[in-house]
Amino acid sequence: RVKGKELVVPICYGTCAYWLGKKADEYHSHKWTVYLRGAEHEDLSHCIEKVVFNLHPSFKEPVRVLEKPPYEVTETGWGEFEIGVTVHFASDAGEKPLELSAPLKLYLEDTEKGKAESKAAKKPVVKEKYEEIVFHEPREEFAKRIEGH
Ligand code: SLL
Repeated sequence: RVKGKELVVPICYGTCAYWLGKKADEYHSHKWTVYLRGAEHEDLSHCIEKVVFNLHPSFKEPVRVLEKPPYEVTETGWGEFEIGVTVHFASDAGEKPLELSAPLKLYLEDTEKGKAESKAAKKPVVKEKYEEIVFHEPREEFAKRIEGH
């Protein structure tokens, strides 16, 4: 490990949802995507082995494993819930998986008024977080590879 070194990898993750319109059925009223990517669209495949998205148990096969980019899942549904996002790093990093959580937002505000407004706006509802993954004293080979990309 490289003494005194910090390796910083900026990421963005979150959800983007839109209403499917009046004709959509009540259990599939919205289409949404949960994603994780490099903050400046950097390729994270050198750093990440896989990303596991844990959906609500009401979904078929709620555990979704993405082994290469884009790390994202698109679904249709009716309700908001907390999506677990587990980032597994490349094995040579020697790092534990990182547990993140992305709250799926379908509506701008969780009131009847807010719901009506979100539908009327005809704009996707985006809930994105920015995070810096910091590797303290990273392994040399891993750090070199990440910095090379
Ligand atoms: C709620 N805590 O009660 C939330 C749960 C679950 C949403 C929301 C399933 C869609 C499908 C779906 O949208 N679940 O069955 O394909 O509001």
